[in-house]
Amino acid sequence: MILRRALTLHILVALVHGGVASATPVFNPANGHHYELIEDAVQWTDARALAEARTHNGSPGYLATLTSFAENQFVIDALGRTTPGFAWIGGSDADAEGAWRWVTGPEAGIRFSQERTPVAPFNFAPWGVREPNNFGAGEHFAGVQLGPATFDQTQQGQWGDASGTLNFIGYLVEYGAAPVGDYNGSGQVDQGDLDLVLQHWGAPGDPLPIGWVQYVPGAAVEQSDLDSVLGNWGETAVPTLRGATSVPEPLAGVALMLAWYLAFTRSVRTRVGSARFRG
Ligand SMILES: [Ca+2]
Ligand SMILES: [Ca+2]
Ligand SMILES: [Ca+2]
Repeated sequence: MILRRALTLHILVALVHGGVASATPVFNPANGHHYELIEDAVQWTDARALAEARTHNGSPGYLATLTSFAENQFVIDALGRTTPGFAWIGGSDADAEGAWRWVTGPEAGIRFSQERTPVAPFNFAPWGVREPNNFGAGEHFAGVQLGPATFDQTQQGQWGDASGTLNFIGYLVEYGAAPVGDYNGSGQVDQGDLDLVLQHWGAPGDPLPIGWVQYVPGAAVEQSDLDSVLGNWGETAVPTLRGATSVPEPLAGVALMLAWYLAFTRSVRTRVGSARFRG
């Protein structure tokens, strides 16, 4: 009985903490991702955990990573509010003051801003005029201003930094439906991705379109990337079409031979120890 009561309480807490979600996650056809605003006034660390506990169409959520003007604007257009206020996103400079990185989602670990200056590869960080100001005892977490008016000198769509103990109006969750291996961002793993992997073989992964690429930052384009393309051949970012995962038979044969050839030549190069072939 005690256990049952405890369980009921647990479920109630979970329900309360679920917050108020936007009606349904909105779909961004430009990248195949879904977004939703959870109006639950929580601290950033809790928001991060709650976002990662959510799923949509089988895709795990994460605090949104707004890596381009287009993505930021889509969120404002789709989830903007009638009153000003900030929602948490996945940016933080908690590890090193002023070095702002995405710490959630596929872009986790990639720096996007130094102080208030956007840096490559995204070159996008629309801070409010006074932000990030690391106010008071320090502010290490980013939020986007969703309201129409200027709030704390930050306009709609602009970002501010805030303390981890501050409760924002809620948090923005992103669900990335892009399958691993969709390196050119077409929404499907196919010939275009295979071509990209072969063109960049051995080179640093960074020239590939980041945001879609699920590689370890700084790593070379290599066997694991080829495996992703072959393993997810035919996978598409559009959830209703997901499941078409099998590799067409003739292609599978060619692809496997190619994979074997590349692995073989690489092992030869490794054995020869010629550093000039390495990326
Ligand atoms: Ca994103
Ligand atoms: Ca800071
Ligand atoms: Ca601030």
